Amino acid sequence: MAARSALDALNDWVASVALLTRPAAIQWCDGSDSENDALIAKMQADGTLLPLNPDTNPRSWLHRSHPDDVARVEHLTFVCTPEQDDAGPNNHWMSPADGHAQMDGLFDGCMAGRTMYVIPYCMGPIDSPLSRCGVEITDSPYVVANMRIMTRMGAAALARIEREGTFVKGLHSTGELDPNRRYIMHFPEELTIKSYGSGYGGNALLGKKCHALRIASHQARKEGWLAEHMLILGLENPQGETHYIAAAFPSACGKTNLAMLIPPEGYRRDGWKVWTIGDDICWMRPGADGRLYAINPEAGFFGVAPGTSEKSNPNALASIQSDTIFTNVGLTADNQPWWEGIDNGQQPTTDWRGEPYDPAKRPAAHPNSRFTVSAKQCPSYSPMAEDAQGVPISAIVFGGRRASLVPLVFEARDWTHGVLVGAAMGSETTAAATGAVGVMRRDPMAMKPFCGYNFADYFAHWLSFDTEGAKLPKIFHVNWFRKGDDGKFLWPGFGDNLRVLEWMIKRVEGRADAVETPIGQLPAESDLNLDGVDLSDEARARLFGYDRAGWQAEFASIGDYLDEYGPRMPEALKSEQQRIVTGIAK
Ligand code: OXD
Ligand code: MN
Repeated sequence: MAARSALDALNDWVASVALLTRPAAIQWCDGSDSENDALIAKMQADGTLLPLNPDTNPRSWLHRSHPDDVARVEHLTFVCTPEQDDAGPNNHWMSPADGHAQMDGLFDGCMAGRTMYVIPYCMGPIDSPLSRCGVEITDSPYVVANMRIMTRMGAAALARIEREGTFVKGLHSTGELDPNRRYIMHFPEELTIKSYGSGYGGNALLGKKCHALRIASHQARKEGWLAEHMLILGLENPQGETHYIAAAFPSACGKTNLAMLIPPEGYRRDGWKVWTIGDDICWMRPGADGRLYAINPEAGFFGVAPGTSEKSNPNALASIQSDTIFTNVGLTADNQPWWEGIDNGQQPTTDWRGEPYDPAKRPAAHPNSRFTVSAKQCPSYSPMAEDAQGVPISAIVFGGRRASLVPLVFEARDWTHGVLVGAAMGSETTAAATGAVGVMRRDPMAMKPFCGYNFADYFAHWLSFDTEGAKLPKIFHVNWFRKGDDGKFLWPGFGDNLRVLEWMIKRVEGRADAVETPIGQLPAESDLNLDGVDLSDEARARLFGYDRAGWQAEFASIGDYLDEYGPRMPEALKSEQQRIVTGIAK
């Protein structure tokens, strides 16, 4: 009964969308190779995809987006709840009625002459109880090709929708790609997304940010789980034991690099290994044993290309040798993809807009240029990423891009403190979203652009996991981006971040020391394995130091931030902030 009605509901919705958008044809996507081949051929023929050098980059393509459509548009992204307060000060809001009216006006007749694609997809392993399904309707074949990489798309997802009787509805059109006619709207109560006027991944691949974070965070709150902007990795020690770590960093702050980390030489020799489960999104919920179990709802990586090199992320580079869609990168004379920081001895001749490369004019690759690739192509991809039950999380890490004040790592003393550490996260903005870059803003749990409801309620939801019998992960904060007086990074980062992860896991196992401070437990320099790392005195002082006056100012600002949410902000978080203010003042 439920099964039939789910398909009926889907058919009715597809028919009503077709009536509104008036496409020339409707294509139901099954996710097959032949369907993908036909779409690729069509996009090659009309110039949407340019084939790359088949010898160096087999079955790989370059897509150039409209130059005004290269990043997420937070100022045009809305959460439409009946009450404005339910969306919270952290979201732009419109009433559902106004939101639908606005979007339906834009969608009216917008697919005339185009094909409308219907994409059933599953976020997460197809047989996992933690997974959730959706259907995206789009007029963009580029979106179909990307969704095929990023989700479990097609027949199996449709069968699960039929079984479960529920799915998230996502309607997307590239429209005219006019920034003045561009909106990304979410209707959490209706499990519905409407996105118009952009072909950029974060705005158009609706399974990703729109479903797996904004709508899922709302579903998660109702159903008792967490939908987070986090990578998941497995850290295997020389004894063959693996601890899983989930880490939240804002966009373009190194989640992909950390998820695919290759340990420094000495660690590799000793048998340390990092396994990749996911690089962007983590869904987790308590298991029967009280631990949090996590899945990566995605099936691929939509990674930032600039800065990716053999040195920074060899696993990413190995992943994208074939069967990859590149968006807005530059090209070499022989049609190989190129970006700033690739460091492979090649030179670009064509920039991301298809013009002759001129460094005085613009970089070869857009700073937010991307690669889309199946996770299965990653050498460090963990077999556990396909596990239906998910992986047990030992540690949660929060981190931002902070040039000053924030030390390399500290540990929260308990769950409530950890939630405050996440809620207080600050970071400098990056090119992943339209707007100024390098501006410090509060980005709680790296979810500022992605939480589908009021942050005050979100923090209360996080706090609610601290129940009797819960075996919650330890919570840490890291800062890989601390700078010295000369403006250079003080910590080498990349593979050396493993030294910090090792300390965390030893803390989890009760095998490492730390120094108690009002902001949490910091390692002393001697608590970390720094063999072979060359750190200046300035670096050592700043990476492991506690700056009392600086933290006093920071906590005053955190207090102001919490107050912006008014009485909805959980008292527990406010008193936690007060506890630390008092500790700093002593
Ligand atoms: C992303 C983002 O693309 O966070 O993952 O912008
Ligand atoms: Mn992201």
